[in-house]
Amino acid sequence: MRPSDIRKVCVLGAGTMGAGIAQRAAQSGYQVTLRDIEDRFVQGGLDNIRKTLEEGVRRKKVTQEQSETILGAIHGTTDMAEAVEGAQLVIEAIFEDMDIKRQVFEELDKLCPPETILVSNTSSLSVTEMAKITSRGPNFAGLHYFYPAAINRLLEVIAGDETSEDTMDLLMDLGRIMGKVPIRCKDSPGFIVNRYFVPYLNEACRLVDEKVANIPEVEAAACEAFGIGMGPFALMNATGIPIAYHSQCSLHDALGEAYAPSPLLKAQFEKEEKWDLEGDVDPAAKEVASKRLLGVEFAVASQLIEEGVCTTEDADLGATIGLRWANGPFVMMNQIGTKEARYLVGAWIQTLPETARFPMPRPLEELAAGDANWSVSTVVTETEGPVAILRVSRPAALNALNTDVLEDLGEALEAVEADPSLRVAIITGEGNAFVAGADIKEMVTKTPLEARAFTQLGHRVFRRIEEMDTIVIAAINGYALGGGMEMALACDIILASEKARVGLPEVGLGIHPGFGGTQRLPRLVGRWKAKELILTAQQLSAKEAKAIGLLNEVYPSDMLMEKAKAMAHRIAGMGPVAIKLAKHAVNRGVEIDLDTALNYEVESVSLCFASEDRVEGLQAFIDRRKPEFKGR
Ligand code: DAK
Repeated sequence: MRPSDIRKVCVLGAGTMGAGIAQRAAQSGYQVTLRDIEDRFVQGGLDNIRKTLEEGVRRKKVTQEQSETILGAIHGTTDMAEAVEGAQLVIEAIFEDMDIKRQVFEELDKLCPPETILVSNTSSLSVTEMAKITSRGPNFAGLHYFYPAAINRLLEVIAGDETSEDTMDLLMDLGRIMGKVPIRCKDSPGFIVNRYFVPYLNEACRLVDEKVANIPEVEAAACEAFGIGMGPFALMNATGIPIAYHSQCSLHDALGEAYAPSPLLKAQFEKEEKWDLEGDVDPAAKEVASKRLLGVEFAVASQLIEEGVCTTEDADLGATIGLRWANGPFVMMNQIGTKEARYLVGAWIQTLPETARFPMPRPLEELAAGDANWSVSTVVTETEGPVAILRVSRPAALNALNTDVLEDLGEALEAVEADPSLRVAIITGEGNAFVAGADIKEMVTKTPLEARAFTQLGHRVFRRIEEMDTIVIAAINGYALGGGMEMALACDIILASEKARVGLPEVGLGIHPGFGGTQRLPRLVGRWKAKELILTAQQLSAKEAKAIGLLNEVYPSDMLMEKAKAMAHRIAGMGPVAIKLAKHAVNRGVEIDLDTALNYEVESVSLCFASEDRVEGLQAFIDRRKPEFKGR
């Protein structure tokens, strides 16, 4: 199944999470049924959605018309058969009770055709175990939404033991279409975020319980160490101490003594009182608290990698997108050095009772021994046969290009180029933006010499896009501003979603485009139009950009990646020698006079004739068969 095959989504459970998920799905253009066991629950869910949308209209986040369209797309019912009829995806969002879930999945398995994908929005139960209730292991997965589900952008996509890669890829794509930042993980206690976030809350309580620090000291330590505005106790007051306690108990049951709930957390849960946040802060106690919080964080994050639960990148996205931390645990470990991180983890393990201690996670041990860093790239590469998808992944900053991103992109392109099986690369952005420009926060302190080096780095990377043999397609999924648009201009083909906005807004910041915009744009749209766009800093919609020849094609946002992949596979099916020579011939030709360019073409096409691919391609036509190109 492809993302565009999904038209109707059924959400089971009209509580807070179910209603939020239904709203998000309807907002993304799907037909939705919201089902609960009693009419009053269904009406309650629909009322909540209506209220949220009214608030959205009041705050000008959605128009009245959009709000009505969203509500019109959601149909409430108590009838299970009616709810799932025609749905390609069913999302279960009922109580965290395995027995109730068992009944529901048994019923669903009978009612839904085998190709329907069933997912559970569980936060603590085993996806593998739930999948076993049904006869569709490969088409069963977990989708863990975070509160509030309609707004929070993080989505954990959980693979049970039998979940197929196709189902996982589909759900990752679907998450993106629904405006989420999806992170992929194995079925494991606490999945990604709760696995390291809940022990951080618990550690805060241990610190106070052991009188290492008082509550305000721990709050201050956490805010400073993790770059957040609200520490663990204030957060527990806001979201509920019972959730923290029960979640820690689940981790304890599944993972053992190192995850035992703090007696203070248990006592506070039983007292049913909020934490008192008042008190003085002693800097020395704050310092110790900070080290302990970092220690537990780094220990658990390293365990996630040791156990193969997720990638470092996805673990960090969980923190920056889901928890709004300034950085994720792996970037933090790299910043302070893995040797120091190992020391903090070791020191934290020593604070556990002797029977609860565990060995230093091996990946951290090895990195620290070699004084090496975790590999955490801001450009994530996936491959689909001969097609590579390079996703700029810094969604908390709308994928703005800082030095790290440019270097990571350079390395990702180099790796693609070095792999002869890859013929086409698609560059796109994680989250709502393609790339919202060069990183303004990094540029603000640059000296002229540093700015020069930064510009040259951008030039080198974008030039590589033009000069590499691999064909590069830009799939603009949102904002492509400044450096983002300049990156797209270096690509061979530019596709965009209807949501895309492109422009070169630099002059409004007192600078001018520095990653090739002043040079590539006039070559593309002519100097008058280029000057108009650069000097007015005007942003264009995708349709407007297409009208002036700035991009190749515009697609509905749920179709963009499918179309980009289809085009990439089509190109990858052509003669490999021919496509790379054709790319270079076009790129060179537009820079030089026609006679020289035609001479270039003579030499280039003669080279094609020296290839085995030419023999195969022409002969296959005569034999009326599909050519089998070898790329030589
Ligand atoms: N740089 C750094 N952070 C950015 C960013 C950028 N270009 N664009 C967005 N962000 C961050 C925001 O600061 C915010 O971070 P937090 O406050 O949450 O920490 C987060 O992304 C979300 O952004 P917003 O809250 O602003 O999101 P909205 O949806 O409200 O607005 C927007 C989206 C795209 C309209 C807005 O973010 C915006 O106007 N962004 C700036 C767009 C822009 O001006 N782009 C051009 C950048 S200048 C050179 C080399 C290169 C260049 C020039 C010279 N040499 C070294 C000389 C190229 C220059 C550029 O590209």
